[in-house]
Amino acid sequence: MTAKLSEVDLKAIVPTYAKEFEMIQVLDKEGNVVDEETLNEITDEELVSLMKDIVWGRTLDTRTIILNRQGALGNYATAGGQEASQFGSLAAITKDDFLVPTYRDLGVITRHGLPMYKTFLWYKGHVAGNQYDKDFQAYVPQVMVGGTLTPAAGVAIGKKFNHDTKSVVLALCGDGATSQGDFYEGINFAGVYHAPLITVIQNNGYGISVPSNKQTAAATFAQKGVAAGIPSLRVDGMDPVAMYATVKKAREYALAGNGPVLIEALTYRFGPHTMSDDPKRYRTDEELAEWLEKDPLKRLRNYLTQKGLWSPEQEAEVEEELKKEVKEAMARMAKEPAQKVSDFLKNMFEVTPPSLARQVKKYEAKEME
Ligand SMILES: Cc1ncc(C[n+]2csc(CCOP(=O)(O)OP(=O)(O)O)c2C)c(N)n1
Repeated sequence: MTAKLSEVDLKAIVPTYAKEFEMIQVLDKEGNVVDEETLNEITDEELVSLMKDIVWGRTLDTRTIILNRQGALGNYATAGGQEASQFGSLAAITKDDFLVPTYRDLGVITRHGLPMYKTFLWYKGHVAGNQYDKDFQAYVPQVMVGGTLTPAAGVAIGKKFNHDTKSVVLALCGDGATSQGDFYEGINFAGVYHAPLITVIQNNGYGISVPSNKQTAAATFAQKGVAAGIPSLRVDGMDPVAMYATVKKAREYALAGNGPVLIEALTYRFGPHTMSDDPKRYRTDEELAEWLEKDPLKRLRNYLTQKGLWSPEQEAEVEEELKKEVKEAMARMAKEPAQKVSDFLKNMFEVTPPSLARQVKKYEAKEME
C-alpha cells in the first residue's frame, strides 16, 4: 500500500492512544474491587505481603525524613505516595531478578536485599554504600536522570545472550527521565534484542518543579515505548494490586522470550522532591489533597481490613520492626571507617588503570602522613 501526500492530514497523525492506554486498575481509591478477575489470580498471602512492604516503605520514608532533619543523613529524595509503583513492582520480581533503581527508590533496593546501613552510607556519599556483594542483583541507585535505562538494557541484553530464561531486569525511572537520550537509547536496544527488560516509569507529574506538559507534547508517557516496538501499558500507580499484577504479567511475558515491556505508573509524591525543595511553590494544596485521597497505603488497608486480613496491630508490628531496623542500621553505619580518597579511586574499575593507579599511590602516600 502506498499513500497520497495530498490525502495526508498532519494533524491526525499523532494518535492520542486514548483507548490503548486506558488506565489499568484493580482497586479504586476507596479500596473497592473494580477488576475481580485479576484479583482472583492473587492469593491473600501475596496481598498481605504487599501490604507489609508498603507499610515498611512508608515508615522508612518518614524515618529517613526525620534523620535528614536531624542532620544524621544526607539529602533525601522523598518517596511517600509512590509506594504502589515502587513496592508493587518489586513484589512482582524475585531476588534473582536485576533491579536498576533511581535516587528515589532507596526503599526498593533495601527491600530487594541491600543491607540498610549500606543504603544509609550511600546517602552520606560514602564509597562503602556503593560496594555490593557479588550475588546481589542490583546496580547502585542512579542519580543521573535517565541513566537507569542504558545499563539496564545492557544487563537485559546480557541475559538474552546468555540464554538466561529465569530472570529479568526491572528498571525504574521518572517521567522527567523519559526526556533524556539515555531513555530512548536504552528502550530502543532492549527492543531490538528482545531483551527481558521491564521499565516502570513512575510518572509523579513533575521533574522537580517542571510539570509533565512542559516535558513532553505526547499525550502519555506509555506511548514512548510504541516507537521502540515495545508493548506498553498505563497503570494506576496508586493501586498496589494493579501495579503488582501488571509487572507480574510483564515478567512472565519477558521470561517467555518475548522481549521488553514498558509501564507508565500514574503516581504522585506527597512530599518535596528532596529535602531542599518547597513543593508549595509549584503545586496547589487542592492538587495534593486530591492525590492524598488516592493513597496506596489507605487503599490496600481498606480492602484487606474489609476482608479481615489486616489489623492495626499488624500494621504497628511492621512499623516497630522497621524502626528497630533503622536504629540498628544507623549504629552499624557509625562503625564504618571514614572514607579515604584512595578508597573511592580504587572503587571505580574492576582493574585499576595505570593512570588512576598513579593517583591512588599519591593519595595513599598522603593518607599515611
Ligand atoms: C542528567 C541529569 N540532569 C539533571 C539532573 C538534576 N535533577 C535531579 S532530579 C531531576 C528531576 C527528575 O525528574 P523525574 O525523572 O520525573 O524523576 P522524579 O525526581 O520525579 O522521581 C533533575 C532534573 C540530574 N540529576 N541528572
